[in-house]
Amino acid sequence: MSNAPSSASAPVVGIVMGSDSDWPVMEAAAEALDEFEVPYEVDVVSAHRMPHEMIDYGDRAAGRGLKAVIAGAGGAAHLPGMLASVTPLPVIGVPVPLRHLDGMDSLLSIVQMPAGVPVATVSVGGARNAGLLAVRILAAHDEALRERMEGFQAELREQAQDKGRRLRA
Ligand code: RP5
Repeated sequence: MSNAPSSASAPVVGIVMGSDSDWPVMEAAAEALDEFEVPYEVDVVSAHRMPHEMIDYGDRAAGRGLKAVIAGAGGAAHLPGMLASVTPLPVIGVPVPLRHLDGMDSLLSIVQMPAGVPVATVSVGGARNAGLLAVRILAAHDEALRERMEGFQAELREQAQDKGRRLRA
């Protein structure tokens, strides 16, 4: 993948996906992390085509210093759930829409986890929110990052208020 982590610091978020064909969707997660200068890594870790590597990634993620994993996949999208089954880290699942079924297959594959193995599932194609959720998870223990998130939320509020003002004018 062409993007490198935005900073030279060690990655604290892992962005993984089942195939490089998921990247056009998953890129938005990386962009959100870039906006907050959160260092991340990106890789393809297919649950079905490279299951042993996938388990190894989940096994080692916390020990390597990652604090959260964003996992995207399409179709029979088992990657986020399988990673959540082996890592204690929070896993954010991104249902990637494919040509058929409009991503409903991906969504249901990711969201219907058994009790005890949570995956924080975002909307179909919602990789930007996955990135922002990872920022919020990190911000819970990082005051500077929390303040940046509050600034971001204030901007969202102003943008929405502007829209109302324009309509009322
Ligand atoms: C899934 O199969 C991947 O996450 C991707 O969404 C889908 C298609 O993969 P490719 O055939 O494009 O490699 O496992």
